[in-house]
Amino acid sequence: MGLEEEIEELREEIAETPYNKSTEAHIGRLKAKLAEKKEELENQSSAGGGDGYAVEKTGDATVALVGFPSVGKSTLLNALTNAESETGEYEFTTLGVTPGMLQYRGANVQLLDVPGLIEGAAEGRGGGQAVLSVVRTADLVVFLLSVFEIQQYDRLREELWNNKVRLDQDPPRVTVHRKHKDGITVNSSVDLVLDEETITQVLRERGFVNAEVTVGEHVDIDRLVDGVMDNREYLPSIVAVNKTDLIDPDYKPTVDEQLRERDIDPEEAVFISAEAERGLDALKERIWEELGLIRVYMDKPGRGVDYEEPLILREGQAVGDACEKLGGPFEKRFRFARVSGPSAKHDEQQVGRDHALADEDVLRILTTR
Ligand SMILES: Nc1nc2c(ncn2[C@@H]2O[C@H](COP(=O)(O)OP(=O)(O)OP(=O)(O)O)[C@@H](O)[C@H]2O)c(=O)[nH]1
Ligand SMILES: [Mg+2]
Repeated sequence: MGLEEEIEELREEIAETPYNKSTEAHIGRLKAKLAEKKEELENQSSAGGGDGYAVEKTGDATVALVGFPSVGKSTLLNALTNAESETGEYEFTTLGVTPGMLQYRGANVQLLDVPGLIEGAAEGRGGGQAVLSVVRTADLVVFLLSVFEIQQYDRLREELWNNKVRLDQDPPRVTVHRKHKDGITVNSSVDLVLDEETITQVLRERGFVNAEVTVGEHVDIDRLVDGVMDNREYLPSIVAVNKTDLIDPDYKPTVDEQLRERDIDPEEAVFISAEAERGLDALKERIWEELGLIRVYMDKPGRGVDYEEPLILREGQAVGDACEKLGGPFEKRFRFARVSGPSAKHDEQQVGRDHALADEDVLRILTTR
């Protein structure tokens, strides 16, 4: 039996097995096995092909623009960035990944126009695998949907899921330490939903014989498998609905309903027209928020505060991270810093490396000679 058939059989068996306490461990084992087989298949099919879609990551963050053919990805990229991506009335106008740079609030955000996802892409058909792997390197996924084809969202998410991208969730709190003896032991800081037997089976299937697994949340089988496989990417996502110039206002409630059916709050989706360049400011704002970027204005001795080119960091990053990004003497000869603005208790507050910065702080770093 070939790998693809084995995978198909596992899928069927999982679908046909009712889920309850007595079958849980069995399903856990099947799902772990399925994950392993998919991995094997992938390694086989990627062995020969090169990665034609490798795109160098540059800028402060990278955003993958994902959508079916002809939804307007290239049109949007061209409207938001300096890139010139070919657009067309026919599908698959863009076949490679086209990068462009969006300048917003002093940050350089790399946008990747990821060509129309292809049926079965995650299984490696039509070079789809290589295309999808680009998404894994991004910091944010923007789903671009045509206002008339909201249902495409389901397929897009599914393809990304199959390509080991987990959207809008934190990594599972599961850690596994290999040991030399004593079999598999399960530690937990919460009341487990899964039986220990299920957890043990999943680990065995993954090839562990002696190991200590620590579970820090109420994982289900899928999240347990993800945690054990350890090669999933966890990314936030947003939805942009394009071609809104083509609808009458009375069609909007229909679109909202279709979004709600997919757990997308219509208030959270961004309605745009890439062609008429409408809604683009709102989209940039959402991208900025979701990336969690912050601007830090550096106060440079003798030159004053630079409001033109802020240092771009992430929410939660501290003075030490700023020093690291600046490099050189700031990193090596850091003495202390002075912060004014949202994160400071008062102007010119003296702080150390651990002080967490906020958007629009003004920062002066003092170094030793
Ligand atoms: N009316 C309208 N047409 C649009 C809009 N955005 C894109 N289009 C048109 O839709 C067609 C497809 O646009 P593209 O930007 O090439 O789409 P794409 O997603 O890059 O397509 P592929 O490269 O084939 O995957 C073109 O004819 C665009 O002019 C929009 O907001 N409104
Ligand atoms: Mg295109």
